[in-house]
This record gives sequence, C-alpha cells and structure tokens, in this order.
Amino acid sequence: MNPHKTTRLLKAFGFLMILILSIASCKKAEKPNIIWIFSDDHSYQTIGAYGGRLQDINMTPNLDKMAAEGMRFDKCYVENSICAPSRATLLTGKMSHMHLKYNNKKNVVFNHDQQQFQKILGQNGYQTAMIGKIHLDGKMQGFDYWEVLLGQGSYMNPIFLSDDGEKQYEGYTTDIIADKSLEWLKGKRDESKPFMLMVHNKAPHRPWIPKREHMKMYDDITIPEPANLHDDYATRGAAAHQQELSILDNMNLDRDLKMTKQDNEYFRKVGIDDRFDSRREKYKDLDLEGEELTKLKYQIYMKDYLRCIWSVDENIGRIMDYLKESGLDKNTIVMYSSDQGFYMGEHGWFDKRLMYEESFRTPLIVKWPNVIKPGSVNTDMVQNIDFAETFLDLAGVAIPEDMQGKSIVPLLKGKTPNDWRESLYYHYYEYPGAHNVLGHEGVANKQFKLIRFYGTDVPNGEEWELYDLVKDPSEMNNIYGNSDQQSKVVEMKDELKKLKKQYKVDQNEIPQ
Ligand SMILES: [Ca+2]
Repeated sequence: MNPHKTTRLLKAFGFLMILILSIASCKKAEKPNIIWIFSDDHSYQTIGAYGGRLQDINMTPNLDKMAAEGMRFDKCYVENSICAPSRATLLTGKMSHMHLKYNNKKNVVFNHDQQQFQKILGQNGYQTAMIGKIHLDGKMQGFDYWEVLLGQGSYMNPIFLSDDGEKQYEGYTTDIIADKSLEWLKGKRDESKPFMLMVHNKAPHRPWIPKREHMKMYDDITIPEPANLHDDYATRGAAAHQQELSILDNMNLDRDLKMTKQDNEYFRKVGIDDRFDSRREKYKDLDLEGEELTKLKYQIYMKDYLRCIWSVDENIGRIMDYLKESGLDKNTIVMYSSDQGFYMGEHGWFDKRLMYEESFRTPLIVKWPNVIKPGSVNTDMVQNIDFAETFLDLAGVAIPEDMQGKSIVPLLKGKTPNDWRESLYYHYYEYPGAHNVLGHEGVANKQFKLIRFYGTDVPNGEEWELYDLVKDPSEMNNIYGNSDQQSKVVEMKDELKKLKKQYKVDQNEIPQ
C-alpha cells in the first residue's frame, strides 16, 4: 500500500478513536456517581465548617474539607424532626402525612411497596446500595445491595439485616459501616454502571458510646456552653415546660453518661463496660445539684457525643481517600446530612423533636467536582423532602409529580430559581411519646417562625408561639401575644394555611 495512504488511514483511525473515546467520556460524565453519607442526630453545631461556639474545637476535619471543596447549606431543615419519619421522607421525597411513617412507633409501619427514589434510579441504569441504619422495619426494596442495622442498631457488635437474613459483626459500628461501604465500592459493584451508595451511620445517636481509642479525646478542654443552658422557658408555652429533653432532669447518670455502675447490663453485654471505669471512679462521690450538675452533665455528654462524631468524620476521610486514589472522585458527588438536628445544651436540652432551630435544622454539605464552586455557602430554604428529587435530577431522571420537594441541583450550580420557596412546613406527631413533646406544626421563613401546639394537654386545645429569628436567633422570646406583632401573626397563619393546602395536609392531626 502507498505509504502516504497508510499514514492517512492511520491518522483517520486515530481521529476516529479519539472521537469515540471523547463521546464515551462525555456520556460517562452525564451520569455521575452519588455517595450519600448520613448520620443519626448529627447537629450542625458540631461540624467545624458551620462555625458557632464550638468552632475552635477541631471536631470534623474531613467534613470541613468537604465543605471547603464544595457547598455548605445554612438553611437546610427537616419536616418532622425524628429518626424513622426522616428516613421515610429521604426515600420517598414526601412529607410524613403522605408516606405515613409519621412517628417512630412500631405500630406505624413503613409501606416498602410505595414509590421510592432508589427504585426509579434502578429502572434508569443506576446501581443502588444501602448500608447502615435505616430504622424502617422490614426488607428494603429497590436496592441492588442492602445491608441495614436492625432497628436502632447498636454501637458495638451490630446485627445487620440483608436479603440473606440477620448476621452479627464484631467491632465498632461506625467503622463497620464504612468497611462495608468500601468493600462494596471496591469489589461488589458492577463497574460498568453509575452508582448511588447510601452510607448511613448509627452515630451519634444516644447512648453516645465512643470507640475505645477515642475515649481520652477532649479530656483536657472545657466545652463552651450555650448562653441559654439554664433557660427558664419564660414567655414559652406548655410544650417547653413539660418536655422531657432536659440535661438536668432527663439525661440519666448510668446509660447516658456512664457515671455510675447501675443498669449497665447492655455495656457488659457488648464488652465495653470497662471503657467508663475511670469516670465512675472519679464521680462516685458526686454531690452536685441544679446548675452545677447541669454544667457537669453537659461536659460529659458533649465530649462523648464529639468522640462519636470523630469516628464518623474519620470514616468519611477513609471513603474520600479511596475515591481519590481510585480516581472515582472526579465523577462522584458526595453529600453529607443528618436525619435531623440535635440540642447541644441549647435551652438546657438534648434530643430533638421540637421545631426550635437546633432540631428543626440539619446539616447539608455537598461536594461536586467541577460543578460546585469550592467553599460556597447557600442560604436558600431547603428541606429533607428535596433529597430524593435531587438524586433523580443528578441522574438525569424525571421526577414523579407526586414527590413533594424540589431538586436542589440548580442551587448546587449556583443558580437559584427566582420562584424558589421562601417558607417551610413542619409537623411533629409523636405525642404522647418519648420525651413528652407535644404535637405541633408550624411555618418558618428566613425571619419568622410560627408554631401551633395542639392536643388535649394544651391549654384550650391550641397554643401558638411566634419568633423573630433575626432579632432572637435562640428563640427565647415568644412574641405571639405582642400587640405590635398581630399583623405578622395573621400573615404567618395565612402562610401556614397556604402550605397545608400545597402539601395536601389533611385536617386530621393523625395522618390517615
Ligand atoms: Ca435521629
């Protein structure tokens, strides 16, 4: 063959190959992988990137890095601040009254047959995996691979449920969940397909059991207290007075704080009892009460909680390291959030449930290489009803009309739509129940929050509170009855009515 002709043919072949490869890589870039890392009860106050009173304590270096390389959401909220309903919302993109897992109680069952985002992703070429705490009884549906903690799960030697039944593993649960996630990433997935991996921690849920290696962390420091640690609930209604969220009155010295030797069968059973011996020795003659006891309990609670967070963060680092070394990081979106927020001593409380900011709000950090501007901060109002829609949108899949949230993909691209929502609806149903928090619903925008408590244990069956979040970010001053606020009350009640119509909230206080 003519050598010129051969060269021309070779050149043409080379050009064709480059074209095919670039088309293939473009195609691949259209379908990103998604890793959703979720924790249970992780407050935004205990993530370094969120600043605040704890910002000088180095708590979360890996999450902080994710925020520095991605986007931090400062106004991300839940629609019902409690574990199981929040996960049902995550899977369905619907509020509690629509997916009907509206409280944590066993007799209110999550119907796995209903529409869930992972089923739709699976039908559209994605491979889906769910590893860790889901807190919805029964077998998962729509995941190619799933291994979930039984119920609440345990900090040590956890039992996992999968298609193969129950199996117990030895070790610290936060580590095991990351181990399993890495195993799936490295060897169990089909590398020809884009994937959605859910990594769901049990930590830092009560009873806050740190890994043995982390027991001495934060020992030498005093954790800054919130200004309202000794709140007297003046101006607040029945709910704030009757709650059982108090560090002083409701956080116990044995299982919660491990300060006494009583009732520790659980600890013996999982082989961690000796972890707390020195603490028990130190406090065996404890003789404190009132504010002094609150302060001591606060320190012990916060340190155990932060030690649990350290494990969560350390394991996020392991996953991020693997993504980088495997090259997967280039086309993988990593998102971090929690099922709700948590009180870190604000109002003298632990736990969640109430619509006050620290439990209503939840962290959200997203890293999306080459799309999100590193170090960006978003202050649009987003809610956990948006997550399922966002996953579908990221995968280029149409969002079903009956999902109730909105994709945050435009926000991630730095282009908030002009008609983005300006207010949020909230509803907590679990009353009577653990922690004695009254049933309530409410509406919040960026400046005001109106809450309606209801039920037979509320004076006159209904009690309202209004807060100006700009003037009073700690919600210490209920201004509902103030004469100069009455037009605001009317405006917020109208907004509440509008949202209830929009989200199809039925008039029954227990969803039907
Ligand atoms: Ca939770």
